[in-house]
Amino acid sequence: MSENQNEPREYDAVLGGQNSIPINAAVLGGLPGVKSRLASPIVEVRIAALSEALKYGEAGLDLIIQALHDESMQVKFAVYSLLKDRNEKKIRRRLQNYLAIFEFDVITVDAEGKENSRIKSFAHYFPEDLGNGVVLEMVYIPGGTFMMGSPATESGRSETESPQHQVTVPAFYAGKYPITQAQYEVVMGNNPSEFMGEKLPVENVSWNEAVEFCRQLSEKTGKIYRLLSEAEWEYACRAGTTTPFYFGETTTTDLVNYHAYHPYGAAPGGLYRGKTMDVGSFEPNAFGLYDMHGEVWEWCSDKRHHNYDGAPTNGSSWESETTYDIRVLRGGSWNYYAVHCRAASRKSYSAGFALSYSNCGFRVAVALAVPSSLSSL
Ligand SMILES: [Ca+2]
Repeated sequence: MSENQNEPREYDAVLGGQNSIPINAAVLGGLPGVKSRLASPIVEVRIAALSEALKYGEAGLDLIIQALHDESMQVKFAVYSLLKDRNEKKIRRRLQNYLAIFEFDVITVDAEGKENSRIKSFAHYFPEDLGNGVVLEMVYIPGGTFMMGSPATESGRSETESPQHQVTVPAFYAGKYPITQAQYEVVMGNNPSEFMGEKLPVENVSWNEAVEFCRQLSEKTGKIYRLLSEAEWEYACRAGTTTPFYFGETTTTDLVNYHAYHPYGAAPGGLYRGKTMDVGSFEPNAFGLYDMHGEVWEWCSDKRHHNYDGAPTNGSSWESETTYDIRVLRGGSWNYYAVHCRAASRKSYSAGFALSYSNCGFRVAVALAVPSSLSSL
């Protein structure tokens, strides 16, 4: 979502003046012109028409609100951007009914880990009711292309993070947090964690148990829940950033639950908590995902590979070319050094290993039927 979607001229920029649509635009002005452009098959044209509609008072506003029914998430987001600061009851209600949104701050830090920027952002999510008052929030992750792995210049990196390679990830939904103990218990009927608390992430789960959780959750909801692939995980963690952490060149214990005696880069040491924390205790990334760095390692679906030679480039899980059932974990945990909590950091364990170190949990993904036009959102 670019800032300039509020500018009517984006429409010209997107089409580069080479398309026949601008001629139509010139011919058909006023509200009828806006209506006709809102019916265009081209997402960018519909988005540009939304900003134009703002000029036409109540009638234009009605058109904008109607666009909340648009099949494209990108168009819905554009509607949200246009209306999010308006307080009329009618608008608030319609926004909430048609596009569930949560707002949050996205922060970055300087080389010493001090906050140097903070902006408001928002993301779309849907709540999955698990029963007993327990809800799982699934956040929309727009599709995109990114460089997976770490550059050779990144301090503390491992060869397993090589070679850096381009991966295109289709849109999907990811859990806002790692699976909590309340969520695990309501689905599985047990809780293997060492640190006890409803809002704490579940830990001491093997890959096999995490996959069984997904199977039972799918049965319960009728949707196909699964673990994230490694590519999806790293893409979702980076959220458009290329630095070791989504906060920037480093992080601190004000932002991530990790082993504070071993900070990264020029960051100071801090408070070592020695345990897991309630999920969502720290600031999320630009996609609205919490606790990707630190807290608990998160099982991914992929088998372990020594490095990325031959890795898939379409965001799918890498299942081939190894016979051992060893699966990947990402993101580091409360008792690991900051270097292991980097976006590119990888670790693996045997799938059946019932872990007893209280530092391995997981996050779930679900792919919903979304129009292919969203894949480039
Ligand atoms: Ca994590």
